[in-house]
Amino acid sequence: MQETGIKNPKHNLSDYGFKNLSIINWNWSQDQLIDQTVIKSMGQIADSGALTVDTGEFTGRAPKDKYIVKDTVTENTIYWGEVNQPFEEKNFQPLLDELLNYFDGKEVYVKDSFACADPNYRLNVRVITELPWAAMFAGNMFLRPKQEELKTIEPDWIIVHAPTYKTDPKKYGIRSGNFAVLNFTRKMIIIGGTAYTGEIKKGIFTVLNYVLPQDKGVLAMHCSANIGKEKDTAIFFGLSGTGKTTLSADPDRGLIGDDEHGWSDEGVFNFEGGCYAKCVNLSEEKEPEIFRAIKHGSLLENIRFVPGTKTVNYDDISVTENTRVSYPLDFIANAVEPSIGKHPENIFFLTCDAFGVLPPISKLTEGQAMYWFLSGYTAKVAGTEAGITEPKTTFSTCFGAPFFPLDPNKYAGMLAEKMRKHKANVWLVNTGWSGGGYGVGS
Ligand code: OXD
Ligand code: MN
Repeated sequence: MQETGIKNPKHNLSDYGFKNLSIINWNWSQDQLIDQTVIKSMGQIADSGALTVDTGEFTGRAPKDKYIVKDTVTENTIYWGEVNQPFEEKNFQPLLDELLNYFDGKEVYVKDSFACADPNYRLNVRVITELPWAAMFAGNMFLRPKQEELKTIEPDWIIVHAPTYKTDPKKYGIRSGNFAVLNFTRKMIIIGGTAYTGEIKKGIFTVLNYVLPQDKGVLAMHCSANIGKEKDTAIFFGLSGTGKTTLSADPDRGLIGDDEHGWSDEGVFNFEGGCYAKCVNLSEEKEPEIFRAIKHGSLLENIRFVPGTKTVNYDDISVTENTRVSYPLDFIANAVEPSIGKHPENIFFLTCDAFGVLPPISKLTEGQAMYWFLSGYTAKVAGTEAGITEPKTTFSTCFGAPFFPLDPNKYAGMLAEKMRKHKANVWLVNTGWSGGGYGVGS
């Protein structure tokens, strides 16, 4: 077995049960991972300099194949149901063993990074994956330790990522051969059978959404955030595809983050170190900040080139409507560093109304705000989840039901208290259809 790269010398992957790995590549730089992806013919470089890959069978999250191990820690704390599905404790080690066996003789990439821009809440994450570009995704999306820190880093959570391995679902009473299983006791996420990178980021989001409200009194939110010249913070709640990333990359405001934030007694902080933007119909005119962030160091997923060129055709959605790009936050020109802001003055609920009934913008009272937050009326847009091919009306509590493992009332109660205390305005914005529903209005 050969090891390359930088690591904490105290750590060995055999500690997690890996046995006969051929090569372990520890904490390669983003450039090394890009080169390796191209060398292994897993990706190509677009003329913008960005790396492009195909994620294969899965081009969106598979929420129905996400599970949480039910044990003494989670039994009475998780809000079990359709979203938070239990996985039997006794099955966890056998499934992990299958993955570990699968890795026998393979080359792996390890990426150490962390979540939470506020150091008080920092969570160290170690991703162990068979794909160089999945390690690169982790490097784009989580916060990047300094070279020196890599020699001492202690991971809090481990993700074992085997996208090409499928299990026999019958053995574990699960729906399908692909899976993402979270184990809060072992602090481990195991992902198999899907290479859709969003599973990695949403796995850690789910972890933080469990830990921060319960243990640290921090409200975890599926929202973007930015900051004005007067240092006023605005946050934008919404399901994927309702405008969080677009509205947060406002040329007149500083970007804090596009998707996952915490609201503590000190203010708002980003969980992530990068953005994960949708690319469908992207143009420099409409979204200049995002368009210009697509360069060397960005990772494009499931796009197609203009035939005969290496120029991306963002209108080509022949693979999926959920074409994506991940890039580090500082690829957006006016991103603030660290990604932290004061208590929000304005809170926007972005709702994609597929019926075209809601007015473009409404100001909500506190009671109305709570009603909307808990009901979460919006639409899923095509592609982000497997099987969704056109806007589908949904009630996604907290504007992100698939990622919130606790009782929604916990998050709603914390939001109400913070809104009241900091006198935030709440606005409901219809970023869906007006003047008629999907297919009729605009
Ligand atoms: C995302 C999502 O991709 O919310 O961020 O699905
Ligand atoms: Mn999201």
